[in-house]
Amino acid sequence: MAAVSDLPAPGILNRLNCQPVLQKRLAAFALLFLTLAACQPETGLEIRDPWLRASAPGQTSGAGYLTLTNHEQRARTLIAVQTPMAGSVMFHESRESEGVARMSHLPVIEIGAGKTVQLAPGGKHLMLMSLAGPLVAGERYSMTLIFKDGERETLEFEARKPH
Ligand SMILES: [Cu+2]
Repeated sequence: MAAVSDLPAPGILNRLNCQPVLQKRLAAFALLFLTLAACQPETGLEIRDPWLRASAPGQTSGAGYLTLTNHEQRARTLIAVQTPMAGSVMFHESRESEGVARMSHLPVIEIGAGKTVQLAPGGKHLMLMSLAGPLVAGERYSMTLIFKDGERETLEFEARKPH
């Protein structure tokens, strides 16, 4: 028969009971942090595959493409792009109407919360006006994306021959 002194005191019993709960909470916290860490590349604005169309001889304008994925809860608006390679950069959208390809000017590129906007040949693109020189295949060119909220993102666009 166990003596009374062998039984844990009520306070200790409580603490023993609490421990697994606390550990579970800590585990949950650790899991949360791990999840956040694992999600890190998936937060903010994800920019994939930035590239420029390599210039054909004599071309004075160029086109740039990229894919923007907004992992945020708010819309992001690309308002301007700057590069030493061009006098100015405009947002254009190519459309075919009655068999004729036309480009229309877009004031901004908006990326809604959770949305992906793809700038690709035949659709939306960056139009580089007054090129400082030809865009050479294999070369990388620095371009700065400027957003409505004041954020700037400078990244390298590789010039490629479209296939
Ligand atoms: Cu254009």
